[in-house]
Amino acid sequence: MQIHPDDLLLIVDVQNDFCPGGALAVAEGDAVVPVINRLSVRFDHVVLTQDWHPPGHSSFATSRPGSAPFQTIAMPYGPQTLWPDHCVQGTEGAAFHPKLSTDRAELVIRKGFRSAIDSYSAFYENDRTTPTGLAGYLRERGLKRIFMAGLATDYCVHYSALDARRLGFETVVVEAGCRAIDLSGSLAAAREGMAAAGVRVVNDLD
Ligand code: VGL
Ligand code: ZN
Repeated sequence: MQIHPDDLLLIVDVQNDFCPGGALAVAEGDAVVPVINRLSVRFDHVVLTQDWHPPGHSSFATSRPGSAPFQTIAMPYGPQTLWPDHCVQGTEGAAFHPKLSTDRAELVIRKGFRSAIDSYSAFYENDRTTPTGLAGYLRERGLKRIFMAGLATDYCVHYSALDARRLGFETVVVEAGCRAIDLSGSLAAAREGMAAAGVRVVNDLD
C-alpha cells in the first residue's frame, strides 16, 4: 500500500503497563515496538495515544470492593470490564515503552483521565459521546486516512478503528504492529467487527 503525505500513523497505548512485566501486560506487547518504529519513519504525521488514569479510576477492580479484574460490570453508559490498576498518571507504568520512537509525534492524546468513565477509543470515551478532540484535530489538519497500530488489538485499537470509520476516516489496521489481550474471544470478535465496519486489516505494509 502506497503511503501518502497526508496519511497519519496513530500509535495506540504503547506503554509499559501493557508490555511484559506491566500491570496489564499483553502477551508479546513489546514486540510491537520495533515494528512501529519501522512504520513511523514512513509517515509525515504521527500521533500517539496514552492511557492516563487517575488513581482509583472507576475501571479499576480495586475501586469496587468484592469485584475482581476482568469481571464485567454495569456502568451508567453500559457494560464495562474491570481491569487491574494500570497506566496511573505520572507512573512508570503509564510511560511509553522506553524503546518507542516518540520524537516525530506531533500530538499525544491522553484518554481515560475522567474518573467516572473509561476510554478505549482515541476518539470517544466509553460513553461513545464524550470526544477526545482527535477528530477535530485531524479534520482541521486535512488528514483523512489513518493507519493504526499498538495495544491492544481487541480493545483500544479496535474501538479507535470503529470510531474512525464512524467519523468517515479511511482506516487501516496494521496487525504486525498490534498485540491482543484476547479475553474470551475478544480478538476474533474485534476482527469481525472491524471487517464489518469497513476497516482494512493488513498484516504489514510493504
Ligand atoms: C486498554 C484496557 C484498559 C488498551 C486500556 O489500551 O487496550 N485496555 N485500558
Ligand atoms: Zn485503561
